[in-house]
Amino acid sequence: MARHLITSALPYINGIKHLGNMVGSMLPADVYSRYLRQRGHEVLYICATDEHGTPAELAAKEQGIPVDEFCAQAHDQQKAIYDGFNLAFDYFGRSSSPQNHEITQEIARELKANGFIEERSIRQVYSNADGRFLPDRYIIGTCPHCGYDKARGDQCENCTRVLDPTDLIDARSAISGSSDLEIRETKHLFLLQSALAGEVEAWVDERADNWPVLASSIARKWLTEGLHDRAITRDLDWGVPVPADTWPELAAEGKVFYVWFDAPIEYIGATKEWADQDPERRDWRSWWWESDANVHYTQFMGKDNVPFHSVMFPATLLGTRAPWKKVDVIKAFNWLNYYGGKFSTSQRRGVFTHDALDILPADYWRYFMMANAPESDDSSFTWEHFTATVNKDLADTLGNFVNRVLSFSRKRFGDEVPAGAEPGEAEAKLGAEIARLLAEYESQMEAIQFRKAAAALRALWSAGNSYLEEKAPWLEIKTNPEGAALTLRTAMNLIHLYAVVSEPFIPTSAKTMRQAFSLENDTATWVNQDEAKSLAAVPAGTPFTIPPVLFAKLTDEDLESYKERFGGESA
Ligand code: B3M
Ligand code: ZN
Repeated sequence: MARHLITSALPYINGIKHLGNMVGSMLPADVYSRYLRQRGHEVLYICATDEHGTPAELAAKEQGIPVDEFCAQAHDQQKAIYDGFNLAFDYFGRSSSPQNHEITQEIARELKANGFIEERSIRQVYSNADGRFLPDRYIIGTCPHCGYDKARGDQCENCTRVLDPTDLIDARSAISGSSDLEIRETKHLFLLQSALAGEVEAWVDERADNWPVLASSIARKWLTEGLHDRAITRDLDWGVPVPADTWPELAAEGKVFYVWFDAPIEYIGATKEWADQDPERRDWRSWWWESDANVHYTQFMGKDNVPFHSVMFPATLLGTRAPWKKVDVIKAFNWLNYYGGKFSTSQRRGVFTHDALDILPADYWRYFMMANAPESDDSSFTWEHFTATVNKDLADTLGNFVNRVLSFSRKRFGDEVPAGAEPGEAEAKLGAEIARLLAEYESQMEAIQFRKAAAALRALWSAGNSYLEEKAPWLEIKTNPEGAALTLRTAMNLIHLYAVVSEPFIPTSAKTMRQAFSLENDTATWVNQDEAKSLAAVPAGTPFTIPPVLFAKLTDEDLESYKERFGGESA
């Protein structure tokens, strides 16, 4: 069995995420992790909040609290929501941890020793009133192209033109509003990516063919545009400080590493945070040291994050000349839109994770999002589509099957799985079909194709309904009670099989289904082909209970109320 290291892009600390964010990172990583665990692999699923950078600083300032306090609170708030979605991280860390500081500094020292980091002077805007250098986006002024008076130093939001802060008319600080700005010369560290370009290219060539196509195409496109040297430090208070033993002058000036330099290193940092909680038994280096060749590393992320993960982070690790484990497979996602327009945090457009849990349990969202994951293309969230999917797939096809079979059996045969009659032709045909669909489901999961995997899962659920319609135990019972018992027993075995194989998508409902049967030593361990064919894991005589309705059907009134609350209109 392989050891699987899995990470999802780190949610930025500032603000609660929307569903579009979750469907492209943490949720698919969780579904994949759960699947691999059930198949008996050793899995380590690591995530964390990405806490450094100016947006965190400014948000803290707005709330009038110190930035470390702001981050601690925001971390707990996000973690609670992810628990609500049943994201089974092995560890959910924080990029501001001492572990990340230590490893980020270690990596920077190694890069310097190998000649891949250099100090360079650049000219930057300094605000006398704020007593600090301002990043481009914190300088605002009037756009020289369209006259918009709140254009940012990096780009005008109104006409989308890319700007340089010196282009702005009446430039002022976004922090204090002061226009007492000047250009000052200042030193920063540059990562010499151009010197690593050839190596990175060879590295990408070696493995990107095995990646789902979205990630590999973005990586290749990025490489053809060329790898440029880039500044990896900033003038901020909040971040991983430049180590004083290596760059005393910059350290004295209070420079910290750029957030995109330390954020991916936090995948390693969070693994150490995890190990430090139980150092006797957990060995973080065994997951991150390439000499331990049997680790298979998969990353999940939205498409905008692919350049950082496919090119820049590998360049950083390659430049250390140390055997850091690098990613084996990158799985990327397109955008989930809201009624064809963008989900927007600033305009509060779309569905945010805490609101989603406020109206319905996590499984409804998990299933819908993965069954409609924006894999080959952007996909669009609408309440009409959501309610129709929940009703059809979850309430009718799965939930109703479970309830119908168990209720009818109890009414006719009591509280135990009924005995009687040997499996016949219909059961053999069903078993073969289930085994085939299960194999299809497994191969889609292994290819990390969630829409197709969800379609196979849905087909498994449907096969049970077809069997039930065909055998019609409610008629059979009148002429052939033994035969009806066989049908119900087989259907109950399907329920148990569904409980096991649906777990990655809908863990709570799956557990409820599994626990309907009082089986000894029952676990969610995966079903093999023979078990799928014979459908006999739950023997006659097994006591069972009828779980409460698994999925409530959503009504027209529900639909209207969601649209009213969240705004169900095109942008
Ligand atoms: N925090 C994603 C974002 O905020 C970014 C991912 C970091 S992954 C190392 O857009
Ligand atoms: Zn403009």
